[in-house]
Amino acid sequence: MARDTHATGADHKGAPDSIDTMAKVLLIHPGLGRIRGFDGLSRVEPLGIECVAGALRGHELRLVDMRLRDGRARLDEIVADFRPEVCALSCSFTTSVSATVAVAGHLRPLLPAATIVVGGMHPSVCPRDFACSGIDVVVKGEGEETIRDLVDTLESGGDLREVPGVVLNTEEGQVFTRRRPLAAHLDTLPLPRRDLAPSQHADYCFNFWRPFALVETARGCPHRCSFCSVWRFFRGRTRVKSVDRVLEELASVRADHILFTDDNFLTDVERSREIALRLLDAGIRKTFSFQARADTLAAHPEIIDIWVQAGLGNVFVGFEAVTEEQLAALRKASGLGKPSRRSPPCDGTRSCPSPGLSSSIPLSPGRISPACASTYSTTASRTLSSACSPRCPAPGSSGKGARSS
Ligand code: B12
Ligand code: SF4
Repeated sequence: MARDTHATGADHKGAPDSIDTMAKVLLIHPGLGRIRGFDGLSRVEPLGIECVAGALRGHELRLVDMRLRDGRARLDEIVADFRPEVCALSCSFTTSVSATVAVAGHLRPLLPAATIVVGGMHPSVCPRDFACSGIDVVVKGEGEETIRDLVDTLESGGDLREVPGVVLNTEEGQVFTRRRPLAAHLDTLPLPRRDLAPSQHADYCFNFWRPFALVETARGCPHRCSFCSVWRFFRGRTRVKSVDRVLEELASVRADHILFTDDNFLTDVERSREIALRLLDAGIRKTFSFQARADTLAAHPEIIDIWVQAGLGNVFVGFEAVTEEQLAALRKASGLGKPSRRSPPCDGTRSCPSPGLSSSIPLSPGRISPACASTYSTTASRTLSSACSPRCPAPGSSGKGARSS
């Protein structure tokens, strides 16, 4: 069988051809196998497993996104035809846990000898949710270096207990291996393997934007909001890709509409300005969306003007509260727990002139408190679109009711 010689990421350090044999790896984004509900409106490319695939250069790969039409049937076809030795499932949303466990349970009898691995945001913070017979290994944290180490170790018959950053499901229970350090520099990570699902890319959309792609320019956030799991997932560190690397990735994406996956894209305002200016210089014309804090928008209205010129179409802002007291209670005020000395956060909505500003408003279930009602009415009246969801503490956060292991 021919070695996978696809050149994507070949020049990106960190994916050496260190193995002599190759494994057959099936990358799976679990789903119900039909497009339903929220997935009909927003269905973004499975960037997490595309990144994991990028790190598996030298192995034979297939990818199936089960959220798309006939997902279950396509999974079964590939399993029958390809007979993977490793199945790698991605589960970033807590709401996808049961679908992920069900897919693993479906695969187990079909592939009794295969190693079934799960990774993503939820398994990283709650590996116990995957302590089931269908799953062999849970990967904690960012996946690129761990999956390569894991698959190489499996291929060479080594001991998985020596692979840092994993949880092994054994008959005696879950065995945690030692912690893996975060990737030293994001520029060393291989490029995501977007080519593995070429025919599917037209299916990715965000509302009316289609085809739609994701680009990651940074990981982590310097803030410490109590309800948020991002800073814990990235161990309190913020790492960014160089502007050159970001431009390289952007130039390689064919979709016209792009969402930056960074949880706080304007963490370094100067860097984001440079990206916008370089896009303008390079003549890359696309529609961009990103997530930012209201206080940064309020403090830097000029950054929005530059980004509008570069193609900004949408900014997501989370409005968990609107008064300084409420924000301080959530540790969202700037200054790590101290009330902000800058403008009140809601001024961010006023100072955002032309692009659509979308707000995400978590509301406490049950009786709507006056604080919730004021958050809702203030943000809904000042933003183009607002999405409300019940406040539920993200696993891995320190929000009341959240859990992790
Ligand atoms: C794109 C995105 C969206 C999009 C698309 C959602 C969709 N359903 O398709 C939009 C904007 C619509 C959205 C909405 C929401 N989102 Co959102 N979203 C993201 C975002 C910003 C990017 C995801 C991404 O591609 N990341 C980049 C890739 C590279 O990272 P990754 O997937 O984590 O993969 C890495 C590792 O996890 C690991 N890995 C992943 N899979 C695998 C598999 C294997 C085998 C291995 C080894 C490793 C591995 O390796 C990868 C590379 O290092 C993340 C935040 C983030 N930074 O990830 C939040 C995030 C996923 N969203 C989150 C939330 C809470 C929401 C909302 C509920 C917000 C709200 N209140 O309305 C809604 C719900 C949407 C829904 N029901 O589907 C949370 C999920 C928390 C949780 N535990 O469930 C996240 C993590 C942000 C956060 N911490 O708050 N979201
Ligand atoms: S909610 Fe936003 S600003 Fe707060 S820690 Fe999370 S990503 Fe950072």
